[in-house]
Amino acid sequence: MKIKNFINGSFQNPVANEWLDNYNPAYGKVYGQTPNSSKTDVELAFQAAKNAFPSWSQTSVDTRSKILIKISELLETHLQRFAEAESKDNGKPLHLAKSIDIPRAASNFRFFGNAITQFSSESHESIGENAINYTLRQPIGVVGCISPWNLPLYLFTWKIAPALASGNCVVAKPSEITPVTAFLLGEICNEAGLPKGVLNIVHGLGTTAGQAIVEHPEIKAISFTGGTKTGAAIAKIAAPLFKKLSLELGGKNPNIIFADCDYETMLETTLRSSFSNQGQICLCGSRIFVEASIYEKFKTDFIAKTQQLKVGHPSQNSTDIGALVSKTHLEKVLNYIEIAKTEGKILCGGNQVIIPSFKNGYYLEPTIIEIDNNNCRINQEEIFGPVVTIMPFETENNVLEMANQSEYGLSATLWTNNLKRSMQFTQQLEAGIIWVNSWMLRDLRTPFGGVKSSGMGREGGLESLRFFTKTKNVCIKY
Ligand code: TXE
Repeated sequence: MKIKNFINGSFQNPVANEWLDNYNPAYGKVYGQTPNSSKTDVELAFQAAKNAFPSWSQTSVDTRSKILIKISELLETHLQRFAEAESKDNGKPLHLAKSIDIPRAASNFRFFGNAITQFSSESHESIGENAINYTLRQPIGVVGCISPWNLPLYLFTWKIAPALASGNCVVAKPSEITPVTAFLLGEICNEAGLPKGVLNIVHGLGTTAGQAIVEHPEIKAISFTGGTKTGAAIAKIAAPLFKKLSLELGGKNPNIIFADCDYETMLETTLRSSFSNQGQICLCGSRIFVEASIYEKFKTDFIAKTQQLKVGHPSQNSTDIGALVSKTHLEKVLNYIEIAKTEGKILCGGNQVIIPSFKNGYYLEPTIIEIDNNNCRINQEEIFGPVVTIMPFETENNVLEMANQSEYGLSATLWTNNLKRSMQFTQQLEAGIIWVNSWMLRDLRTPFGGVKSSGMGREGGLESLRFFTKTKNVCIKY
């Protein structure tokens, strides 16, 4: 399957005709080719976006809204095709792509297609001065969107939809590891009537195509999701160019469980927050802290439930854990499991899985590691696989301190029915998103993003529309 860049409404080969192999993680084999685009391809995409901007930025909000909602409807119509492509490209179970990834991509377009019709700004009357101020929030121009491989279309569209809704034109680059659904999106956009050049999709490596977007002097805002180190590299280039930056980076999220929680709901949700998408979600609760009084019970029950999870080919309905996204990533996670053997005790899992008919696939058992020190490497570094640590805690202060003892601060989960404790913990936990008695319960109007090494800026709702617009205050004296 040879995918192409989507520039100025048409599919094009990379100018230098250089290509990257694209792997199917379930089989561990090459199944396609992806453009290894260069600066030249990014420039072509930028020119198309620049030429489309005057007209798109003057297109009525109602028309933009209709086109974005049409894109969401077409994604829903082609749900099966997109879900199969996503599962094949990423290794996630097909049922997960069908229930989460693609529906959420459709929701992203629908949400911002609607939100833009409600987006307004303020005016301020300067009493006694015979003056009135009003605020304009205008599209920036050509913006860059760069997304990762873990939730490919879900995160790609989470950036693109608000950028388009607010009247910008986009140069977007999906991860080279999972490019297919972004490629398929191009056809949908044409069918929905998105004018050519408004959205341009350039495929390729981060350090070439990605970097060309970041350093382009006329691409004035960058919305990025990916690794913390990459985020820092991007910021180094973008900051002196005074670009607007939204960085959604890594996480090492605490899952804090008190004895007074709704135990069964906590256990079922903790299974999901530990291993969903093979643990390749920046919001996974990979550090599990359990109140001492229920620690042994939880340990027994959690191991039993985890051992029932089925590692299998992503296409099978019975599969809970599909393939990890790449051989490199599998080896990275296996390396952390080796480290874990010196830092804790592996209670369950820890082994690569060889499935007879797919023996080259990237499969790994869901793994639980018992530790006694929050500061060990496997509790401080983002592993980003189906690997969690568990340890008991005695007091509220003790667990709050351990939870915050991390360079990251993306999300946190708290299980308790004690209202006072919930209020105190949510005030003091260093995170951008906190779930109490739930996980991954998402309302797209809410601000999304982290603190510390988990990044800066917020996406979601009006936060996204404000990120993708520039603010101007006009004061008129009369
Ligand atoms: O991210 P990368 P990946 C974290 C997690 C994971 C790590 C790597 O720790 O292990 O990131 O994941 C492009 N200039 N998260 O490989 O490498 C790259 O091509 C411009 C958390 O996905 O950062 C891809 O399109 N672009 C995250 C995108 O950046 C560059 C979810 C992400 O690549 C670039 C996923 C550069 N110098 C991973 N280098 C979350 N918070 O949701 C790479 N890219």
